[in-house]
Amino acid sequence: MAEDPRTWLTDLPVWRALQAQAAPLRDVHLRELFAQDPTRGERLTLEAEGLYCDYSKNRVTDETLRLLVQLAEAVRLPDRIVAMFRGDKINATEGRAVLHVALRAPRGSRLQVDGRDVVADVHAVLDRMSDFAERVRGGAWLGATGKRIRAIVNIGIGGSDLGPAMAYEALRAYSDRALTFRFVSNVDGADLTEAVRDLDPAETLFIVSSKTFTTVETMTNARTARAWLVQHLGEAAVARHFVAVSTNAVAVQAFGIDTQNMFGFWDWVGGRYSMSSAIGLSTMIAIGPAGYRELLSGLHAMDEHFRTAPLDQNLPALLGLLTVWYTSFFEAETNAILPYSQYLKRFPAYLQQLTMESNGKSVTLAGRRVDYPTSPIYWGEPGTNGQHSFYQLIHQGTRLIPCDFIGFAQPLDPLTDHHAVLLANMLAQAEALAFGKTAAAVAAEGVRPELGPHRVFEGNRPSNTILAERLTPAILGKLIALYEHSVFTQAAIWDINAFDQWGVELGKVLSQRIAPELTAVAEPDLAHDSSTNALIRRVRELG
Ligand code: G6Q
Repeated sequence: MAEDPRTWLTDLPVWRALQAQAAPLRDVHLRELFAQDPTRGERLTLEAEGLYCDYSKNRVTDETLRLLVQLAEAVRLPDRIVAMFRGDKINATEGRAVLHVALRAPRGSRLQVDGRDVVADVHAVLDRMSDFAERVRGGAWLGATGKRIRAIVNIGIGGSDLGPAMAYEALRAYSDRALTFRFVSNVDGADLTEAVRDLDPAETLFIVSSKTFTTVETMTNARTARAWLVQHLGEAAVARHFVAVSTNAVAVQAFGIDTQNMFGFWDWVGGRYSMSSAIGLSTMIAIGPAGYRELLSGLHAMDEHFRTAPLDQNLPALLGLLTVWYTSFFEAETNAILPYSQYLKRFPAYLQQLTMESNGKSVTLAGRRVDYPTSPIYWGEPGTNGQHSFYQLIHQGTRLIPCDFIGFAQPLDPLTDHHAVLLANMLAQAEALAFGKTAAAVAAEGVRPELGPHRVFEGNRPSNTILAERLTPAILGKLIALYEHSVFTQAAIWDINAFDQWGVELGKVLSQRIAPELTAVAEPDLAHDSSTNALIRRVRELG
């Protein structure tokens, strides 16, 4: 598939050098690294676009960092960045350009795809979205009975849900509190039922968000939502209560939504990279067009940082390289995302899709099976809740789990005394993970010797701490783009395509075969494996 098959990753001399580096470092404690260099905590930091990243609590030396940058050069990361920003069809298995960065390019800049200036197209849609969002927020867009819209329900799944749902929660403090937002994704009828049960149809606007407009879950939910509305307000009300976000105008029209009420995007926007396309319509209605443009400006600022900063000063590249370091050289299998902000409660879930759907691959761009691990498993919960749950394993379990702590110096709520406690916890956790508590310190506390081993914290658990002044739309944009480009960096090293998702397809196809077997009146002839056959029979019996 790739035009220029490159040297196999693990045969690169710099890879071997990293292996040689990693071996002795396994026995070096962060305590020693900090003792050797009292300036480490200030030196191993990087500030980019208002994000301060302390990466000093990583099990790296200056030489490791130098080699990681060399690795990025050896796999030609800079060329790959240029190719993405130029609109090359780097999503080779789908023959598509990958241009989420164009979604946040400033008005007037130019980027051609297949001879079309996509930035002009992007801004034309943004203008229509802004106009619509203002009308909903200002009460100029009314429901069919003349009532104002008070509730917005986004129906979508995967990339057409996680971004908007995460962004709404993250930016709730900036949202119009007179409006209620709900996000329906699961085909489980409970999701839609619970989302609309206390809503007045006359005040409800549905945004059906689907790039393809063929996704079974979304179409099923959208049809049911439409029936609910029609039942209460009649067929003619649909035009005032349904809008669509899609690339598929034909299917939107066939569903019964006027394409006047459709906001488009393009095949060069991947689902999990689409939250700054029209898929962000609910976000824009929530925080207003000006706030949304701030979000876009934050994304763009981090895009520009990634595109222009030298590799050793490039924050997304650094985060990506550190992830490669632990995944490939320390056999770390997971990466915890620990935001110390309740507003970021959906951020770990959002990142799960971004990272794992992108880099959960096992063949190279050229189609060869890799013999090295690719994406780690990303997971997490907001602090401090996680501390009273799974942090035990991070502190004293047998696995190495690199952590990203994310925090903000200023709160968005008025409870500043809470905020000091929150931040103290974040800093304390990173400190405890890195430095632990020695047997001598435990003994000095008078702990009985037989309890000593239980009370020792080995430490040497790595983490990054990402700190910003406060959570704003722009800062959220910067955080999102930071991880997007970290994923890009990882994919470049591992030589995989971060932009396809064939793994999602098989289950979709099989479910279409099983659905009629579950509901058939006559006993169906089942031709699955014996386990699936038996489960289908049991569901039929119990159903
Ligand atoms: C994302 C994936 C996937 C996609 C959903 C929804 O990168 O492609 O999560 O977003 O399957 O697809 P539609 O937007 O087409 O409904």
